[in-house]
Amino acid sequence: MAIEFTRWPDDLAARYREKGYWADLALTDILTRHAQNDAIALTEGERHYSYRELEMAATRLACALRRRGLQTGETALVQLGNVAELYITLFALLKIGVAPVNALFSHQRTEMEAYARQIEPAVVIADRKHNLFAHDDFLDQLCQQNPSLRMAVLLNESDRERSLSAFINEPQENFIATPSAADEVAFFQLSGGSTGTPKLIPRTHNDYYYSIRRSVEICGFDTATRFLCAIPAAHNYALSSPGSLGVFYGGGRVVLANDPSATLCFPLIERHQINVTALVPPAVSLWLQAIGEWGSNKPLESLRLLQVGGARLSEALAARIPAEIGCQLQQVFGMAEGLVNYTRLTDDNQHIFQTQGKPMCPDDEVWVADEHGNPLPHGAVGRLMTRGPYTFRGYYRSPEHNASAFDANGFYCSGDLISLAEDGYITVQGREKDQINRGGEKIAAEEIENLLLRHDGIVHAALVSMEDSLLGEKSCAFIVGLRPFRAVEIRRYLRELGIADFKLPDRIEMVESLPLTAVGKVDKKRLRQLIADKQLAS
Ligand code: AMP
Ligand code: DBH
Repeated sequence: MAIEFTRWPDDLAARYREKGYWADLALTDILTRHAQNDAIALTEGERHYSYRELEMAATRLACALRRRGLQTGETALVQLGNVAELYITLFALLKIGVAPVNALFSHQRTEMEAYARQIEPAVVIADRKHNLFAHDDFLDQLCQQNPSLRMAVLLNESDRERSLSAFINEPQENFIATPSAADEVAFFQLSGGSTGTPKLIPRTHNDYYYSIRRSVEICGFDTATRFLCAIPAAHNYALSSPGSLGVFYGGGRVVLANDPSATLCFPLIERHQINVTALVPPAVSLWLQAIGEWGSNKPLESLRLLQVGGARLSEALAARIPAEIGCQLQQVFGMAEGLVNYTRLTDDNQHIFQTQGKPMCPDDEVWVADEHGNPLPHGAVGRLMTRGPYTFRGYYRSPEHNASAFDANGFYCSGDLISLAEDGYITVQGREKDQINRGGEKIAAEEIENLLLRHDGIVHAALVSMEDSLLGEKSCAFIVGLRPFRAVEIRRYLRELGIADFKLPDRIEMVESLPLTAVGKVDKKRLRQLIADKQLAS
């Protein structure tokens, strides 16, 4: 049984095929096309995998999972960090037509439960090194809450019956891959979100594979590419823009790092002669600071291209990259929902420093809408509206939200405020969605507000962004309580509910009441101003 999702209309689907965007190949092709290649595909610490080894490991795991009864059309909840097993697991599941959600390693109980509720997974694949899975309590609870769940497979597990490493090492038998059809769901991508529960994005083989191939083309990835993946590897940016899957497609090498700190990454770059990496803006600031302190950019000599995306990059910071790091900058403005924009390698400095690039596909339709949904002229600031061969047509099982996130013609409204120049280049000007972008990590205000309101001492709560010199934005919770709360108490409460650390409010403000707009909604603009004034004063 195929997984349900909102399909592209037939006329567009036909057009995307005709133009060759949809190649009717499964994502498993990314590895099988290199199955005889003995070049190193992946390095994690002291572990190295050739393409041949990576492909064989994925096949062995696919066999092991199928042997235990996993079936095409089922789903998997996966949480692995920046480890080789993330890719082995992804390809293994794709080979047997099981669609995973790849949760981020920073995710905690609340996020994992929300994903499980939505996809009703048959299997959980996770890491004992994650606090949630260090003991069986959470696993047991997941099993109780999700009758669909039949199996847990764990990394760093001593019980061979459910050890991911043991599964990967089980001998292979005759295996014929049964990926889902190319125009069906391959896996679910995670939305940064703006709603109470984190939303899932069905991605098909056809649409995702196109976005990878086209990214590889634009960024010039090939067998000489040595890509350092130091941001969360499961994130859409790190996976597909062109990311690790782009590197694999092109036959280059991925080197994994656990975090983007300069102390970890600089030696890796030097040792592995890394020539391209992808960062979020705060990491760029820290790298520049580190270069300043070390008095040299020598460890980064091999670096040719630095991609920066996920959050707004200031022009000042952008200009420092070629000057101080000594490599080219590429801005990437993307979203797990689809549309990805790149500045091109041949662009002039003005475009590279001042814009967030242009859509990668000639058939990406992008226009700017005013608040009534009418098109605005070039240069005007308004809502980003888009559809195209790799932009989804609906969140998974979210009919109400989809009704407002898309217009009548299937254009997705990302919630970003942009201006579009005559030459097609986009500048991100702001945001309309109720989200905080904390240095590339997205926080849906409503999700945190709902959790705060579950506290019986809290009457009203509103989460807004406040400016931060390193992260761009941090979060501030305004709270109306039955009694005063200390910030540590609120944070402890949220941590105990279980949410990713980056979603914990950076600042808590107790107030008598929340300001309202004329129509009676919480006036977040006013709250943002209030906290800005306070920050200025302190
Ligand atoms: P997500 O929903 O988590 O995939 O995040 C996508 C969102 O991240 C976009 O809609 C933008 O709000 C933001 N974003 C991504 N890249 C950039 C960028 N280069 N500049 C500004 N905002 C960005
Ligand atoms: O922020 C993002 O989600 C993002 C940024 C750059 C993304 O999904 C991408 C490139 O593909």
